[in-house]
Amino acid sequence: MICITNPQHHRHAPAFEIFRGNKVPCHETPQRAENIELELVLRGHMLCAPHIDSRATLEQVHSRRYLKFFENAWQHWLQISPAHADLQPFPSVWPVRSLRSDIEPKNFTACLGLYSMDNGCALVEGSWPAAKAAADAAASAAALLLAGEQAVFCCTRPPGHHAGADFMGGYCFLNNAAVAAQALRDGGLVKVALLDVDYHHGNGSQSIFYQRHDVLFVSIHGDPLTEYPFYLGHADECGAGEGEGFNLNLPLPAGSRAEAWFAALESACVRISAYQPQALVVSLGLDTFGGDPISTFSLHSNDFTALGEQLARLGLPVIFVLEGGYAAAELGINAANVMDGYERVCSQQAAVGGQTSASETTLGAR
Ligand code: SP5
Ligand code: ZN
Repeated sequence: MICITNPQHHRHAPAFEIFRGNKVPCHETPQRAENIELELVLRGHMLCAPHIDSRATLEQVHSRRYLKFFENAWQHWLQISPAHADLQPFPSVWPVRSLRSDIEPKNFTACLGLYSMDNGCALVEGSWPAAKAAADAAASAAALLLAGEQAVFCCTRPPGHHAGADFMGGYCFLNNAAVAAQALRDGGLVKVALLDVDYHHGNGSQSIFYQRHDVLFVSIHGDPLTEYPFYLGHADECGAGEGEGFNLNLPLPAGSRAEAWFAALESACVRISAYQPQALVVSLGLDTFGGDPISTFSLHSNDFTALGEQLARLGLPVIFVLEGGYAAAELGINAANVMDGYERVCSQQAAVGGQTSASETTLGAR
């Protein structure tokens, strides 16, 4: 499978995040992507760099003022004091209910709160170039799919699915999966499905597409009553306006095991098939793994092979976009298992004489 790496990702390497009032080492580390790239190469997959500038697509999924803020954030932080070069800014004030978010304050920390859902996005000098290159990878994957590629994996970090149109959060700055889906739409596909299998609900992706019927959003995740991001991801969120009926949340109780998870995956696949999309974007969080340090599901490494196999049975071209997954040592194996499971079923399908491949029946027939 073609795997698009992010040559800038290592520039986003915050020293710490805040957990229960303490500075703790970041879970979302450069080592994650390095381990995945290593395993993919070992298994014979082809790595390549992004070749598409995502700017135009980013402006369709994020607000101009948010992009402008994030792109210039480090420079503004340094303007307050040169001593800030060695410090990580965090928000400390937020425009919650009854406060105004239409006026952008001139104070940097006030802006950071305006454009943040939590204090979960440690920001460093290289955060923008790293996040922008990850979005470029997603846009590049869309271009490859539109050119007839069956499946592409994006080794995107920082991740993206918690980032909404005008806010960052949960280690996410730019919504890479939304960029992939939007780029497929702009490239001429009429219907795209976005399946989010990260342990945490993809609140940013849901909110970006909530009023739209051209991108179906389906998510399997820990119940937000007890699990991050807490304030979105309930089963009664079905879409609004033109998007009504095009959002499906499948929350599972914390501690759920593989059997319950795969039953939810089956429901997700039934809904996706009924939608008859021309392509699928998968927000591939690997934090459903039993060994994940911040999550509570208990998938095993071979379950990720089964996930790839099940997704291949949808018969759709797929862009896999890496999201979370913090058991860094096993991350490469788990990611590569998804790819190998997907490819094995695809080649079995191709071997069944005379059957047209998914890319021929969907993209190629346009
Ligand atoms: C992309 C992604 O997976 N983002 C996840 C962000 C989660 N941030 C809040 C984590 C709180 C976890 N608390 C777990 C305590 C375990 N000791
Ligand atoms: Zn997650």
